[in-house]
Amino acid sequence: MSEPLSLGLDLSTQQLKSLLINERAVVVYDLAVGYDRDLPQYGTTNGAIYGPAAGHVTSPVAMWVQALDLILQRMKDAGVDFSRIRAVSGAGQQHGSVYWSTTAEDSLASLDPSKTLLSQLVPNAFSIHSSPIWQDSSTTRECRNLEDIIGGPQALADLTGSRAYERFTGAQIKKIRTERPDEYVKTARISLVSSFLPSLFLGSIAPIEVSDASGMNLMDIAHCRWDERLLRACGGTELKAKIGPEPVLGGTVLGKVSSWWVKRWGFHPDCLVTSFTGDNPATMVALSTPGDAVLSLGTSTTLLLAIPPSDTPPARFTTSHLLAHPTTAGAHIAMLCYKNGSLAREKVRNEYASGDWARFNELVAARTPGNEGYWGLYFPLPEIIPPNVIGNFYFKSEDGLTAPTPVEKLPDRAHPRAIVESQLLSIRARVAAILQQDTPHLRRLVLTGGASTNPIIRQLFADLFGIPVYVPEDTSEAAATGGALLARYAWRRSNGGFGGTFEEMRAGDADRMKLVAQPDKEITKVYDRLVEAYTLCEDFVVKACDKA
Ligand code: ADP
Ligand code: XUL
Repeated sequence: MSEPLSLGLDLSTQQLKSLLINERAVVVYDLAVGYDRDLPQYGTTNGAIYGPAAGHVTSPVAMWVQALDLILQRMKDAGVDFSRIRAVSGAGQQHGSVYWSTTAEDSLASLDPSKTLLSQLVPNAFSIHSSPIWQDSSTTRECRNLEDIIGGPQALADLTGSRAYERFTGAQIKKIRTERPDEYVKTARISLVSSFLPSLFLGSIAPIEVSDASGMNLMDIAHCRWDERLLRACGGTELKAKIGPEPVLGGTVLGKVSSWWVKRWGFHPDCLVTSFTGDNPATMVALSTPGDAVLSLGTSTTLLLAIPPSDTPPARFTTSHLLAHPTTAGAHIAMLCYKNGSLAREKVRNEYASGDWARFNELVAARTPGNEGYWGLYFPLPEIIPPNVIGNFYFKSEDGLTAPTPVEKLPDRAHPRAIVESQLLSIRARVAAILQQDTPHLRRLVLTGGASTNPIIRQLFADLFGIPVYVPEDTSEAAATGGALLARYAWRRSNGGFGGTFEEMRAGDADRMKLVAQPDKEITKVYDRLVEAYTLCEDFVVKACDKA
């Protein structure tokens, strides 16, 4: 009962998750606080506030603070002995930013154990109360301006790993500085979601982590250092101080928990606080071994591929992201990210499948690959890939394969299969381009996130990619697991028990992956031929949205 535990938190779009693992990396506790369900007073939909203006998407920072107060209570109620926790780490939804006031450091350093975090930090510790999150798409002007300053999209991708994206934190800061100069001046420090949480544990503002820093358009990815030109372009000369020290690797020991944690919850005074990373990099460290592609089917859909260290720097594309790897200096992660993932599928489920996943699956299974020539592309939110397309678009091709032509609507029963096929084919159409020469040959596809529990979705991915699909055996919470593993790594190194790298530690753990779907090679051949028809539909959508 006194076995040390490592805590991983994941502050994601729709909920805060908490996972405790033991020394063998087995999950001992798994708890969550859902924002809409548990904290309805903030009025969020799926964890976010949409508007007031088009494209604005934020989450209340107070809600995140209160979610942490609440999850600690839930952990206590579940019988967690906090003194067993030896290290804390975690993950945050990428790109979201938190704006600390000039009094924040003092408040963090002098928390009163008789009071909650919420009552002590809100409102005074924050200069801005609505944090822009990754779903925001309101910064197109700032993006184009940033690319112009640096020499175009490819030049910015070469420097930072990505061309300018609306949700990336640099453009978000640039917009706040222009539109809300008073609040910007009153901002002493800016955190990412992943550096905000460890700050609460430390009692002082934590540095930003390298992999998550790669989602800001502010870091020189070749050297993992802030780039002065980018900082100035986004936030003036004052941004250097607001952004804090140079980025650190994931799982770096930042200090010990502040006395508030010890006195209020009974944490061990030596409990380590380590740097958290982004939810996607955390998913990678939890799941990826060489030869794996990881597909996270959370609110967003992200495809992740590890690129090992090499003498030749990896290629930079303007159509995908390159992130610094969180634990291996010199390694990288290639990433595709779609905004319309789970929520778009949920919308189709609600409209055409009585709000029930079992019914949705029946409707998908009742039709054959290619959906009898019916195509549907669904972008309820402005998409990232292809950029800024919005709306639903339907097509029909007579032989199922070629020359799809736009149609007004689809038969009701065609929608569930249409959305899953078009979402999958979009990934399939792009994967070859981001597979690097030095990326290991793909052996298996590892699925995670809320929709990875769906058997039909698992089978479709196996068929489409022509490789077997695996899921982790003990949890679908990969990002929180990655966080807990970073904590465990820090703890094992600091107590003298282990001197190796994170990857060496993982190599000693059992591979707890379960095979859940084998490809049907005949169906894979059908999908090979459907990529082109999908691409034609997508080209039509891009042109239609450009004109609009
Ligand atoms: P995040 O970490 O981004 O908050 P999750 O990984 O928790 O998201 O995934 C939440 C999503 O999972 C929900 O929006 C829901 O649509 C989806 N989901 C849950 N169960 C299923 C299922 N059986 N089939 C398809 N999607 C599902
Ligand atoms: C990645 C992205 C999302 C968020 C939320 O670039 O925007 O995947 O990390 O999960």
